[in-house]
Amino acid sequence: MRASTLTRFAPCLLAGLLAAATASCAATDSGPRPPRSSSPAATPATGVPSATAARDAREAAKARDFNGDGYADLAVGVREGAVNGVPGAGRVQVVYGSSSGVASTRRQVLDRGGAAVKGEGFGATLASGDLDGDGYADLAVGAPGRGGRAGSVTIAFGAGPGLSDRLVALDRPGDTTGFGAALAVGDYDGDGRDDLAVSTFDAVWVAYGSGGIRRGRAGWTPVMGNTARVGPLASGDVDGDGYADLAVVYSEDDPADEGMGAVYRGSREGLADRLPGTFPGWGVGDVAIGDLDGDGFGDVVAGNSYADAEDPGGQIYVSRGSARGLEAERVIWTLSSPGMPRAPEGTDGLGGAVAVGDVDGDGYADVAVGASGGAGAALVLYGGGSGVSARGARLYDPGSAGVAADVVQGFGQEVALADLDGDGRAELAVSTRAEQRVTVLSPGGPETGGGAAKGAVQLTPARQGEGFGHPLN
Ligand SMILES: [Ca+2]
Ligand SMILES: [Ca+2]
Ligand SMILES: [Ca+2]
Ligand SMILES: [Ca+2]
Repeated sequence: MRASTLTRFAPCLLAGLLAAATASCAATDSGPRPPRSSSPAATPATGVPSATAARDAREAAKARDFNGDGYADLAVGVREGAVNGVPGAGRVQVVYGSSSGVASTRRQVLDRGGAAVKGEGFGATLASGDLDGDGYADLAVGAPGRGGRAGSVTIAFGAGPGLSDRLVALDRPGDTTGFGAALAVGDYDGDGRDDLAVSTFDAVWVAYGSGGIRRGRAGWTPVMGNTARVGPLASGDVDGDGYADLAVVYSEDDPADEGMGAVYRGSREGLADRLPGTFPGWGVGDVAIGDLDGDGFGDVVAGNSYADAEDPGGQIYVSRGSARGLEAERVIWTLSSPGMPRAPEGTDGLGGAVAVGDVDGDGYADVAVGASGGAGAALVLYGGGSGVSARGARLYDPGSAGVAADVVQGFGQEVALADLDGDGRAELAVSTRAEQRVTVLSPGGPETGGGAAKGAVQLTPARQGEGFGHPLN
């Protein structure tokens, strides 16, 4: 799909399919959509994606397609990287998708050049979507810094040749601490332009997409303030009304308190009140939203790599969306849940990273999750008519054929799902804590079995620097 053929206000038939803090789509404001069938009998376990699923996959790709060629692209954060000898300034490496996937040799490096500041951590957070409504996805880059810095958010705008090297720093909503600590992009007001949600240490703000953003004028509106601490953010359509909603993890009174997760409802006026229902927030380090059961309502996936309910090793929580908000009942997955593939001895930290996307092209969003304790692993759990299940689940670890044999520690630190080769099935990108490496795999469907990583591509930094692949978008 070329940019010139993109319909700027194209309806997003399944906004909830789109994933995570990084994905979004151009939803219409034409009102409620009929929920999709949730009948298990309608679950296509295998086979050729339906026309609808293919369209959904294209919409998902669009939110990451910086050069408008129809292939999703991948941004790799190097938050600790030195720039012009300035330590910890941080940079972002971008690789572009194509019919044969990412080309590891074609890479672009974004940094703040002469404006780089020691320790600001440019690239510590990333999110993408079409903020100026020109049909090309743009990349938002957070530089929250450490130790009470003000922080900043910078935009690289998409265009035919790729992301522009001329970065635009956004204004800030007054005095901030750690501005850019978390980012999410979604069309919260349904006007066809994506909107940008940004957290500080203790508040959340939103900039509704507009022409002004190209000049750095964000026009910030407060979403949440005066809380003790804000954690990860994610966008997706939880209540199925066609407006993206914003999930926020936060602690109310004390940064060390239990924490909770809430969803702010998108509307014609933008982010409004909270939807009914919450999800667990304690220990949750990553959140994603996608329609795992194909009912038209986005489901919230929250990862808690510290959880040790039955056994150490972390957990992910799945809370289903509905027209009435989040359902109270939730499903908890651990490394020892029935049917889960067996992880290598010593693996833990499940849920330190989560991502949602359609890996097998069946129209049901699937879940990727990192478990980077020990040697580490990355898992794929497939969605279906009755939600995500362990059936056919995949586990990749450094011992899997073609993955990363020389990685000894921390595989699965970050995960991302993006359709980099445009075949309607998302690729899985996995970074590792100990090595300067991002591995890109094509898991395909659950029916093909096995754990071999056919055609894995290894991405390496253009320049040496610490923390390559932390984060991924
Ligand atoms: Ca592209
Ligand atoms: Ca908008
Ligand atoms: Ca909504
Ligand atoms: Ca699927």
